[in-house]
Formats: sequence, structure tokens, C-alpha cells
Amino acid sequence: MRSRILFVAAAALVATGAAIAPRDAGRTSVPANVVQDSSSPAPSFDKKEVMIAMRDGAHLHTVIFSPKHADGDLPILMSRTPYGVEGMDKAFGAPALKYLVRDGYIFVFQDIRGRFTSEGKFVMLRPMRDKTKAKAIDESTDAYDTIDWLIKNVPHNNGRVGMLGTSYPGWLTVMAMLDPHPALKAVSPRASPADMFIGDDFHHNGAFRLSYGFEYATMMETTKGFSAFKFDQPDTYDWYLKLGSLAHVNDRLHGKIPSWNDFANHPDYDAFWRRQAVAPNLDRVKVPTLNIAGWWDQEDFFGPIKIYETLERNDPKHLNYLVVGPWNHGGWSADSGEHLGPIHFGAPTSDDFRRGIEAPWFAYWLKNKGTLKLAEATTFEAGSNTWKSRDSWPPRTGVTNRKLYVRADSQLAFAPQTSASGSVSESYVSDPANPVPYRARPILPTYGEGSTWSRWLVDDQRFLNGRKDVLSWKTAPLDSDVVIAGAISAHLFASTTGSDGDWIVKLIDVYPERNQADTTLSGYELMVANDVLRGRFRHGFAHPQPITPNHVDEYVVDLHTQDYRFLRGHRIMVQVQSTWFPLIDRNPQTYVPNIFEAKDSDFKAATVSIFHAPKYGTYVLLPIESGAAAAAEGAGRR
Ligand code: PG9
Repeated sequence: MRSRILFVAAAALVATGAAIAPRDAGRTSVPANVVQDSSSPAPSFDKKEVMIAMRDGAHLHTVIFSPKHADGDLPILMSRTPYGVEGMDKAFGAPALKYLVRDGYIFVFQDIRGRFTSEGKFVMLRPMRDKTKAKAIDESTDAYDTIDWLIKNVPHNNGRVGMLGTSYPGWLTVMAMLDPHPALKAVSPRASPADMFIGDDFHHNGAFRLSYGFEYATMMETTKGFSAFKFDQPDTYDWYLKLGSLAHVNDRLHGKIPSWNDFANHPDYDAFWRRQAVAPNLDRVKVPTLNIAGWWDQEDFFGPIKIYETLERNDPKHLNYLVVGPWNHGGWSADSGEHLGPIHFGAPTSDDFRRGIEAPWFAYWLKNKGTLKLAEATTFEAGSNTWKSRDSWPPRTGVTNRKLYVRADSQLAFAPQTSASGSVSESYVSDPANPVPYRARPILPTYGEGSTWSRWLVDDQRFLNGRKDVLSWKTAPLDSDVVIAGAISAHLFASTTGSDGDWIVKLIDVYPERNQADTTLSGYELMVANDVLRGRFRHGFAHPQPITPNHVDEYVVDLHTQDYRFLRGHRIMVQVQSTWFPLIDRNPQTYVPNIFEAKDSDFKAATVSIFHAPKYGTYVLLPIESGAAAAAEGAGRR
């Protein structure tokens, strides 16, 4: 078990991410997206373990693998991780590392402060240090001190260092590039969180990601290892529901999990979250950066796009690049990336990325090899299953923003409902005692045996058929393809009888009833974009405000960016609901100052209404590619 975690962590470190390491906790089989290729012999490396001294005297456990038969001096590729570095030897036979191993690097893996045998104290996403204090440390100084030691002490290094990692190790890569050591010549953060209150693992738009936040915090902070919280019920939906208000969590954790206490003590976007957010520190691009994200990343999609966009504002030398593929969290390290769950992409997208982009990119910056032909942004358009080379992301030209309106009779169209004929609104009762599950039950522990967490974003949404607290609107079958490329947002004109509430919106591709291309997908409902907004934060995340009951307000839900082709014959669907459990904690629907302290009696059912005519027009704003605008017109005909 331990060795498998280590193997996975190793693959994760270099090419994917620790993303995968925590997922492995409690498993007895190799995770679906990292396959050990026993047929490819691990090349021979000399392995050395060292404790490297940081400026404050703490020593960090570091493993160095130098190829035995190197031709001259080599660059160093480093990953830093909270998930454990022992057993990395086993990673070198994995497909994820194939091209980098072939090209020749000295691989370095390091346990960060306070993890495994590294000294010091672990702090979850340790904020940047106070730079007025000369002796202050953070993950940026630890990376700096490590690189400084490596280039002076590792034999046959060429004086250039690259860093990469996914998720937490991706964030550690971002930290390293904020005050980079001069030898740090190329970085590739993948799925790095950027802001844990706005869009990554722990909250989305102020709504708490209950199952992930609780399970990750207990996994990381219960012991130094991976002893995840033990649920006494197989379906965590039941367990979290029975728990009641989040005020009961510390009956079980006894106040011993620092991150949980931080969640509960900082329910709004205060200085705690602002200090942890990375965007304010990304003033300019200092190191060539290859940002990687996956369209169906179940953990950190907001982060990598935000980091790319923020860096892009100050990139005069054009050193900042973006690649977004049809991947889940860490999917770029999957054995091939030909499919995600039942959705096929027509090519081994992960292998193509590693061979065609990752390996040449590092070779260019660290070995002076080749020329750099990479586009500013390389995005995968699912639906047509093609890679697109773009000169910006989101695209600045060739796209028209069009409103897709919800209308009476569950219709969705590019033209609004013109008269009050038909219903003017749709309503449902949102009951915190019976919340909408976010995936088909039983919902197993996030990283538990048999969990499908890593691919839930491509789950068929038909499992919700029959739920009266999920509203759906659909276009007619499309006359021709509709292509979206760029930012999507939902504009709900809505009211609730409660004084708080959550607004969850999903944009869905509905496959034809008889899908000739793949009959197993007939009628499939694939989420293309989605997110939640906690109603109290509709006017800003720092200052929550109660909702006025029965008052129609506009709620704008950021659905992020996508590059997607809805094929002719498919329909576009929009769904709205107010619970998504236990992914998101239950909103009491009665305004309380801190939901983590709500009483069980605060949780009340509310009647929610979505308006579409004649005064209000609820819509989703879609970035339609110009060539596809005509098709959008077609979809507007009813
Ligand atoms: N999504 C994980 C994570 C990153 C950063 C903080 C907390 C969790 C991960 O895969 O590493």
C-alpha cells in the first residue's frame, strides 16, 4: 500500500501531480489515470537521499536521481510535494515520464516542510512570508534554498533547473516562481489552486466544498501519513446528512484539524483567504511558464486559468503559455488520455501532450534544444475532438457573445420569450433535509476504494431525472454545430422564500436519442460547464448580505471558460438547482452570520423561482465562434 502511494506520487510529481497521491489513500489498486507500464524497463539512475538545510536551519528530505550513463551535464527537473517522495524509483517506468526520461534529466523530489521526514511545521498552503522580516521563510524561499544547494552540489548538472507539479505541487511550483532562483529557467504548474475561497478545492464562489474540504483536511492533518477519516456509513451522502449542521463537526474532530478550524473561523473572504490567494503576488512573468489545465478537472480548474490570465497581463517577453486538454485532475499524466469515463476524444491526448508539448518545451528552455513552435494557448475542442492553436485565451476575436434564454415549457433558445404567454417562471422546493446528490448514490469517500470522484464531472446527468428540485431547459436538436470558445456566465433572475440560498447552474450537452456515432451514449447528458454561487455573496465575497425573501434579484454565476462543439443533432440543456450534496455544504436558506455555526433548526425548506418572461429573462451567456453563429440562429427557431 505504502509503496503504491509512493509510486503514484512519483509519477504525479514529475508529470502529473500529487493530485494523484492523496487520491490513492486507502486504495488497493492503481488509480485509473496513472498506469504503471511494466513493459518499459526503468532506466538506471544513481539515487541519493539528502537533507538540505534551509536558511532558518530546517532540513528538507530530498531524493536525487541522476542517470547513470549521461552524455554530458544535464538539467535538473524538480518537484516539491506534501505527499511523500520515497519509492520514486518506481515512477520511471510509467508512461507519464517516458519522454522526459528519454531526453535525460536529473530528477529531484522533495518533501516540503513538516511532511514525512522533512523538518519544520506543515502549514496548509503556507502564505507568502512577510518580506520585511529578513529571516522569514515560505515555500518560495524553501524552493530557492533547495535550488541553490542543488546546482552547487549535484555532480554533472548544467546549472539549469525546471520545476513542475500538479495541484499542491503545482502550487509549490507557482510559489517557486514568485521570487525565483536565477537558475530556475522553466516552470510548469498544472492545476495549481489560485484562490481557495473563489474557485478551487475548498470553496467555489463562497460555497464550501464540504466533502473535499473535510476529507482532505482530515487526511492531511490527522497524522503525517494518509490515514483518512473513517466513515461509519458506506454512502457519505447519508453520513454528512446525519451529521446535521457543520457545527457538529468538531464533536468528532475535537478541534484538532487546523484547516477545519480555519474554514469555520473564516466563513467570508477575509484577510486569511486574501493572504493565501496567489493572484496578488503574480506581478509579472519572471520564468518561462507552461500552465496546464483540464476541462473536467474536479479539483482545480479555476486556479490554472486564473494564474495564466494574471501572468498574461504582464508578459512583455512572451514567456507565458497555456494548454487545456480534455482531462480530469492530473489527466495529462494518464496513460493515454484517449477517454475520460465513457467520453472518447479520438486520440491519446495525454501522450500527445507529453510528447509534442511538454518534452520539447522543457528541452528548449533547459537544454537549448529545438525551436519553440508552441502557440500562446493550445486548447482541446471536445465534440470535434481537435486541438486548437490560439493567440489568446479566451479568444479576443472570432467570437460573439450570445444569450441563450430559458423559456416556458422547458425550452431554451437564442431568442427570448416575447410575451407572457406560457408560464413566466418555474419553481421548486429546495429542502436541506433532502438535498440533490451531486453524483449517483452511493457516494463513496472521495479517495476511497471504488470512488469515481476523479471522473464525476463527466457523469451522465440523467441520474437526476424525476427530481422536482432540479429545473431543466433544452434547445431543439441543433440544425448544425454550435461552437463555444471562451467565458460562459449564467444570469439568473430568481427569487426564494428564504433569506439565503445557493444557485447551481449546469450547461449540458444532450446527445441524440439514438447516437449513431456511439450508441452507448444515446441520450447521454454531459456537463460542459457548471458552478455554484452562494447567494449571500452575490454583491461581493467579503461582505455577505441576506437575500430579501420573495424579491427577484439577478444572480450571476461564473461558469468559467470552455472550448466545446455541440454537434448537429445534439441539444443544449441548462439546469438549475439549489443543493449539490455533499460536494457543497447545505445552505440553511435562513441567513445566519456564519453557516459553520448554524443551528440545526436554521435549516429550512424554501420555494425557489426562476423567471423568464416578460419582465425578466434568465439566460446563459455563451461565447459563440463566428462560424457557428448561424447555427445558433437555427437553435433560436422554435
Ligand atoms: N487538489 C489537491 C489540493 C491542492 C492544494 C490544496 C489542497 C488540495 C491536490 O490534488 O493536491
